[in-house]
Amino acid sequence: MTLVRRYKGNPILTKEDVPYEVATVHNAGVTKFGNEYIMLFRSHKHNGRSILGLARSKDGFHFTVEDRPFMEPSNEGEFAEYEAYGVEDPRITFIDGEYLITYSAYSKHGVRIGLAKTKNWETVERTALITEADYRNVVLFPEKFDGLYARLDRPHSEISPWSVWISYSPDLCYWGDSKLIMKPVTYHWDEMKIGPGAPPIKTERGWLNIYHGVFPTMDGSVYRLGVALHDLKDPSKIIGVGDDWILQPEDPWEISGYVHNVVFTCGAVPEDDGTVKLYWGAADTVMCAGTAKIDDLVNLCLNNARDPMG
Ligand code: BMA
Repeated sequence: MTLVRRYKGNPILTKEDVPYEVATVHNAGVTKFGNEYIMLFRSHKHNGRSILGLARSKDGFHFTVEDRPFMEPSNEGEFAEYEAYGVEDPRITFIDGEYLITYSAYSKHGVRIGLAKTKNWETVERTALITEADYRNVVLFPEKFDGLYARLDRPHSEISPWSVWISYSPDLCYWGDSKLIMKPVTYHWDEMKIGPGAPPIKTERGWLNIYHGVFPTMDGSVYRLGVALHDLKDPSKIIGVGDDWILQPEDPWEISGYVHNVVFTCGAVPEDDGTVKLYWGAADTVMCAGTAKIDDLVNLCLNNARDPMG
């Protein structure tokens, strides 16, 4: 069954739409701001390092890019030290009247996660580096649990490779109570790596987590998207993980590009009519969009589930 319907006008954003020189447009966080959609997208510069650009839209499909990048590697203090190789893969969560942006900060010390805030999408303030090295794909929940912020993230170590963890924080700076909650499954489409994708979406039946999974082939890795459902009150409890993927590389711009066979999400926007607009970077080169019924995605988690722990 086709759960995600691709937008007919894909790709919705490419490097040709960007008024400054970039090699790619991909892995964007997307949110609503008043009557606009905001897309914060990653671009490789011609030196191979990444920056974040901003685009605005009235309908969620036709985006206009701002004249200047929104975030480039910082040249101040600690952030300069840890962002020297670029800023990547932003996720946006609206909570307590502010938009929080989690992004990967690359440097000679590895990859870690930075947190930045904006209220107006004109100015942005970096507040903290919230992980040590070898973490990617941090998504924040848009609500607190027993007074604590919560995040899903993806540390990597040999003994627990590329799995999803949860952590909590009283202040968005110090994080703890960490727990492993979901692992890749052997000889399954997500057998090599999994990682949080879009920030979780609240539904009546649980928090919908749209994640990415990676399968190794003789022709390199294939990145696909899947869904998991977390308990509304205790998001460390996974109610179900859909056994089937919901999206795989199929269109020509998903199959070939800067990195072939990749669909990778950093953002999805739930709408009042029960649908979700899903955004993905295709082949690390262009941005695409599609729509799905939230109920269909939740049903997949509940009716055709795999074991969260593999
Ligand atoms: C991951 C990240 C993503 C990228 C994906 C496919 O490890 O680097 O930013 O989209 O690989 O290349």
